Amino acid sequence: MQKRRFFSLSAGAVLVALSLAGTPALAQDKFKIGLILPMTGQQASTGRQIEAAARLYMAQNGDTVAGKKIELIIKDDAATPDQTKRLAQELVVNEKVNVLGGFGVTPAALAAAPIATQSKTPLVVMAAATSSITEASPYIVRTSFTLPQVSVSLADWAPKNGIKKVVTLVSDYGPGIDAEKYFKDRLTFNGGQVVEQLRVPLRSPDFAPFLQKVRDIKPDALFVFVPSGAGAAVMKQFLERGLDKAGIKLIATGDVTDDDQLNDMGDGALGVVTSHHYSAAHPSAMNKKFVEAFEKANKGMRPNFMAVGGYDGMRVIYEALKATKGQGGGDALLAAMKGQIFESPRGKIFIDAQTRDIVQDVYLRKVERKNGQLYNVEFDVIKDVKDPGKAK
Ligand code: VNL
Repeated sequence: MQKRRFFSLSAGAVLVALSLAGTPALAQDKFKIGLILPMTGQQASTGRQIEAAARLYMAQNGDTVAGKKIELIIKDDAATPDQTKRLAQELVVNEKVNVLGGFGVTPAALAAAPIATQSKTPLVVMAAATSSITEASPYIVRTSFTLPQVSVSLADWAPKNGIKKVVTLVSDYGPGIDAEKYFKDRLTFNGGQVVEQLRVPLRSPDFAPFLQKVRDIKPDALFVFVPSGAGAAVMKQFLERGLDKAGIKLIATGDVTDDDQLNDMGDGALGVVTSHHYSAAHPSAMNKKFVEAFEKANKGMRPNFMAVGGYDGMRVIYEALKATKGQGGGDALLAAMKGQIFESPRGKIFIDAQTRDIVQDVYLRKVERKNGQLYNVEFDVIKDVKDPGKAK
């Protein structure tokens, strides 16, 4: 009896002490993840997919890790690097986030890189995919992919399948330049030929004049990279200009037959061959569960490769927090992110400790109708592909 009374008194005392200590004590029990994403503007679908994936990961894995309450803060940079930089600064200085993440486009990731370095804050790139991004700061870890990584496999496949003469068409910035170069080098090595290289502006692109030019050249195939969200416009104009009827094949990185838009592209998309690291139709048990849960939580929205980058990025952060038992500062968290290896909805992935970049399987896929819906159906796999851009 006496003992019990003693305990209840001291519990009360602890409560008083806690409330006197106020917010600093509470702040220490928090772990803040600041995601900078394009929630508005031309790349808004990428922000929407990654936010949904991050929230799903938290719903499935809880919001308390190693004794810390996870707080997710989402900021909209509209894919504008000036805003990305300002928001990264705000998140680090005012919010005191433990980790930065997101980054829908390459210029945004590059704008935030110096802030990660100066503040020793790990920065998880969940979308942007220019090879060189990881070299912009030793605090950057990537869970998306790189354009060289997915482009070379298509350049291996093409000449074996009757495609020798190719025109390339890419968005005129980092990932497009990477796709153009690595596709061309590998195709040339394999005895094929890139006969023309076309670059379209990233902002409000008009593909029509470029596609007319391709029609006149009449190559075996047109190879395309445009960022997530722009693929449907390319597909529509490719068909409207009758390039398919002229006997020109469309081949692309999976950004073009994006799962976010594919189902609305119509039968004209059937048969298009692409290479990429993720398809919603990936036939693993884990992916089936992921797609089902994602669609259920988001009014039927199908997850695309951006969602998977966000989902796995959250996992990398959660596991780093667990490994450091909630005690880690930026450097310890970063060290715990390097070398992580696990099964993702896309297949097995690995964060290379040397490059901090992702090593993953790359798939060749063909658009097919399955259960009435259009999907990228995988028909071949190249295992454990490192970013060829790091081989220098
Ligand atoms: C980037 C690369 C953006 C691939 C993408 O979609 C994409 C980038 C917004 O690095 O900017 O599909």
